[in-house]
Order: sequence, then C-alpha cells, then structure tokens
Amino acid sequence: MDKVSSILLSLFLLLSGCSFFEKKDAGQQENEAIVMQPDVDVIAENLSVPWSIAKAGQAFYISERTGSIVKVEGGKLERQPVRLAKPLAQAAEAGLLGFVLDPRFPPEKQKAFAYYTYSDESGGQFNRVVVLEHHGAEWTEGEILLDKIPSAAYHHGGRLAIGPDGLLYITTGDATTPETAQKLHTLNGKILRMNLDGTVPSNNPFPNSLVYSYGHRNPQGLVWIGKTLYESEHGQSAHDEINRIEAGANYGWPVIQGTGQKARMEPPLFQSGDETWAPSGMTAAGGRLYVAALRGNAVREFDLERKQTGVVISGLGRIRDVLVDSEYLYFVSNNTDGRGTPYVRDDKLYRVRLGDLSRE
Ligand SMILES: [Ca+2]
Repeated sequence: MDKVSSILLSLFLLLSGCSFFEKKDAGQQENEAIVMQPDVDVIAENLSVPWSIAKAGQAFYISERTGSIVKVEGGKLERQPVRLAKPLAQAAEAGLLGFVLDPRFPPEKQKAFAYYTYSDESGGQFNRVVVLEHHGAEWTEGEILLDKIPSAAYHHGGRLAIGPDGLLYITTGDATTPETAQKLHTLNGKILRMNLDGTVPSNNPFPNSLVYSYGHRNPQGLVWIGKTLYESEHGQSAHDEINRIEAGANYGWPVIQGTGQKARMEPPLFQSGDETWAPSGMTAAGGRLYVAALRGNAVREFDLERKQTGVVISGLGRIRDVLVDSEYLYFVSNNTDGRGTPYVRDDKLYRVRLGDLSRE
C-alpha cells in the first residue's frame, strides 16, 4: 500500500468510528473484523458457539452450544461447566441451546431453565427442558420439566423465554418432519407454554396441552412488546418469517409459506422472500424488533409501525442472539459454529448504543 492510500485508510477507519482493527495472530484466520458502523464495543471474546444471552444485574450468562455457561462480569470471563444427565448430541445445530434465569431466585441462589439436545443409550436423539441449579462455579441438571421432544439432523428450535405472564415459553422445530408441525398431539413445530414447574397452565389454548401455537418450521426467537408476543423462524429456501403470535393460532408450515394464504392460517408480519436471513434470537426497544441473523450476517431491525426492515449491524459475521438492556443492544456472533469463518478471538459478545443505530 502506498503512503497516500495508507493515510486515507487510516483516516477512513478513524472517521467511520472503527472501534477495533485487529492484527492477525499466528494460525488464525485471514479475516479481520472491520466495523464500519456505530461504535461497537467487545464485551467478551473467545466464546465457543454462544447461543443465548441472559443478564442479571451487571452479569451476563451466555449459553454455549458445546455445554457451558459463560459468566461475564466487570470484564472478567468465567466458563462454568454444565453437568447434564445425558450426553449432548453431536448433530449440526444441536447441543445446549436455550437458557433463561429463573426470575424467582436472587443472583446468589440462582436457578435457570435450559433446553438441550441429547443422545440416549439406544442411539435416539431428543430435546429436553430442564432446571439447572447453580453450585459454586458450575451448573447441574435438576428436575426435567419436559422430555423426549423428538429431534433429528436439523431443526431443533430451542429458544426459552419467560413471558410477561410469568410462564415459560419454548420453541420447538419440526425436526425435519414438516407435517408434524400441523399435528396438535406432537411437540414439534410449536411454541409451547408451561408453568415454571412444568405443568400445563389452566388457560392454555388447548386443554391439557402445552401447545401455545403451531405450524412453525424452526422457530428460534421470542420477544414481547407489552403483552404481544413476536417470534422469528427459519423458512425453507429463504422465506424466513417474523410472526405476531396469538394463542392457539396456526402459522401455516408446511401448508403455506412466504406470501401464501389459507383460511385459518396466520400469514407472517414480515417474510424474507428469496433472501435468507436465518433469524434466531430477538429483542425489542422503542416499538422495534431487533433480530439476530445467521446467514444474513447481521442484526436486522423491524419497524412494526412503518412495516419496514433493514440491517443495523453487519460486518461481524453470523449473529445468534440479541438482548436490549437499558440504552444498549447486546449481541453475540456465531462464527465458530462450523458454518462461518471465525475472526480473531471469535466468538464475541458485543455492545452498541441503541441511539447510534441506523438502518441501512
Ligand atoms: Ca408461517
């Protein structure tokens, strides 16, 4: 690079608010993360396939698909092993997925809920929802709240969230058997809702059933604005969806997708058409949804009022989960998941000021 280009590049990086520009380490990937957008801070690095971000006080708890919870507090990172009763499945996209802290417990006596994919003795593969108990610097599987959610090579679902009603919501994928999403007696292709002890809430839409909504393909994002639930799901060959969820409603998979319509099936609020977002975690602020996009390599914003969507963060690779807390948007990359190209010291937890975001 000649001197003028070099000066111009330096000036450009300075003006573009580039907060870090890393040198390659020996043996690391050629790629370097170059942030050309609002000041993005790195809160934690060297994460191993992070899946879910939880926060209590000033501490973050990040589930890693490989079977750990990483606690990040005051710039310190502690990897806490999770002692599970069954071996984690090795299938693509599988492992320790959803993780949400039990809001009934104070930080020093924490419990949590987790969703994980396991292999059983006969070679079968399932997902289960369990209580995790925190002892010292590790977590141990306690009560099993829901077991034997059928699993397959892909489409495990796996997001957990506590609703404004205080109940636990769970997303499950179709486990590559699409028609199961339309069957109310199966656990696949659903959003499920349970009491925190695993029992069926008396006001669930179908009697004695955990099913809250159905006709989903591979949902991995849940968030509420007020009492309204929004969900993200992976479509087939693009046609990814953002849905507004009503109790008992049918979201169409595999009967309709994209702009398809059918009586008694709910069309999405947004769908990606021929583009692939591969949406995962969701969060919300100011009447807008923020959605992690894997294949889309972005955080996307969805303006519900104007019915517009666009990218607010890009250039950091695959994004798995997002969390709004006070004036910040937090998000984790997912370049170590086998489908991306890791940057130096990936994966990372990032932070950006909500007020600094603008849609491309
Ligand atoms: Ca749908």
